[in-house]
Amino acid sequence: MTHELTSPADIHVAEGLAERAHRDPHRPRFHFTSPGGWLNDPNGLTHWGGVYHLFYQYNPLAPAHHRIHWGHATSTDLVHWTDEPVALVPGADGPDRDGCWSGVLVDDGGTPTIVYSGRHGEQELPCVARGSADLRYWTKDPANPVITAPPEGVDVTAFRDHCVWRENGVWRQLVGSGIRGVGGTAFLYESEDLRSWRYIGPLLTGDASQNRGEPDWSGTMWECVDLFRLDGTDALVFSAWDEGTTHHPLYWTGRYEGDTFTPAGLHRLDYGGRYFYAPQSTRDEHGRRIMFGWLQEGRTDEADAEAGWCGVMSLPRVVTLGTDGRLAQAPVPELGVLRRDHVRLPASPLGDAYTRLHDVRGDQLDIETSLRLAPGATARLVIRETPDGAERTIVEVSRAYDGSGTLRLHREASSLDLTVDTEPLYGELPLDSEGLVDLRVLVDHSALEIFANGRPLTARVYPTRSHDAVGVGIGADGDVHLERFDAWQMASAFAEGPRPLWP
Ligand code: DQQ
Repeated sequence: MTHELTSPADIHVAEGLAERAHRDPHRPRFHFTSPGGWLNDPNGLTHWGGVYHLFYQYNPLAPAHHRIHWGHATSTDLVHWTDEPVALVPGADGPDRDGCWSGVLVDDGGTPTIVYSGRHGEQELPCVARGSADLRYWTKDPANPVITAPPEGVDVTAFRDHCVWRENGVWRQLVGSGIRGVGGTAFLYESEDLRSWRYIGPLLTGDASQNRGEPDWSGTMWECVDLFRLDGTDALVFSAWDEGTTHHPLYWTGRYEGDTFTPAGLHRLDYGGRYFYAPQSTRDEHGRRIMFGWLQEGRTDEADAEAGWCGVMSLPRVVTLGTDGRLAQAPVPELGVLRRDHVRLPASPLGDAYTRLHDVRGDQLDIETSLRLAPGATARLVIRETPDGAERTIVEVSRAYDGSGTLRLHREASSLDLTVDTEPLYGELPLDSEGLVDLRVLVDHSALEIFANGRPLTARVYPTRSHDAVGVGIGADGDVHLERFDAWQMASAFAEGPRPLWP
């Protein structure tokens, strides 16, 4: 069995972090966070016997990426989460002594089985652990690592993270990697028993010389590869990585057949880049493709240390195939149970004006609006605004005269704190000939998730005047018609007070 964190000294440290964390005004209340300490990638996502299991990269002992464990939480509704015992702890020795890095969970003939990256020194290698029937306790395979080295003769930039599935009676696995001087890649393997693996070859390799430095640069390594099929189109999701320069999620659409993936297009998965990183998805028992990503922090390491926690899990998203052949994303409808105090505005033209909405204010909000934009028009939804406007965050949608659209998040005035990230973020907004934009904005303290015509932009904001940076307003330049506007307060998904650690 994995040993839990039971030393009194460790528990004291972790409880101290949880105590500090709950007092932080920037801590989200309906997004999943760890009880305290560090959280990064979602791992081992599964819907098992009616229960959603969310595992995650976790350091319970400091808000820093060090000696990563697998945290674990369960939910029956994707909204309320119960903390479970830590699932994987780095070994005292062995291939994961420096961390249990990202991986997935599969059903091996009824036995829940985790395939993860064990870290030792600067190297990660594939490892396996088998779970108890309730997925709470995990036993590492004595044969770990189950693959002892990256493919022979290939100069790799890294070798970690896993996508594992069953096909034609055998297991198949992708391991994220990169070929030095060429680009990111995913190596394909095959196995009968999840323990002994045959190397097949690279499923697909990117070209790192293309679009270097652009938001769709495919990087020198692909982290957290995730392959799935939606309505006959295959998607290969990965997090484009380059040492110290690049962290953003992308996906290929195309066709997976035999041992190769024939790409049709490469696209940005979320315009927030590193604020929706290392996503992983699973097909739930209702047949939906559910995806989570990691919202990194945009404040300094010192501020994270002070806060006692860092890292937010995105809201669970349903991913579908849009009519344009791209992925479309939306928060799961289950989140509706948190909605309170509905405010509806009448349909009206917006005019060249800015209106503060006195009935809609707060730092836990869900706003759904539809806007019709004439060519050359821009609409703005302002959130987290102080009464004097000194701090404000602006969600902007615009339609150019050539019919193209842009979604932008202006964070330049989000915070008077000069140490936090306030770079604007933006991406392409698909528009029909009517210029209609369905915009959904979820505000949860420092966490923002924006969906415009199915395209997401995820980010963090840290207003210094958190108590009065709660204003909401709407405005436009040019001809914009407000077709619909509904807003709700969002209740917290967690009880007040510090989260008790593991049971
Ligand atoms: N995070 C994990 C790695 C993965 C990276 C380590 C992505 O397995 O490549 O915590 O954020």
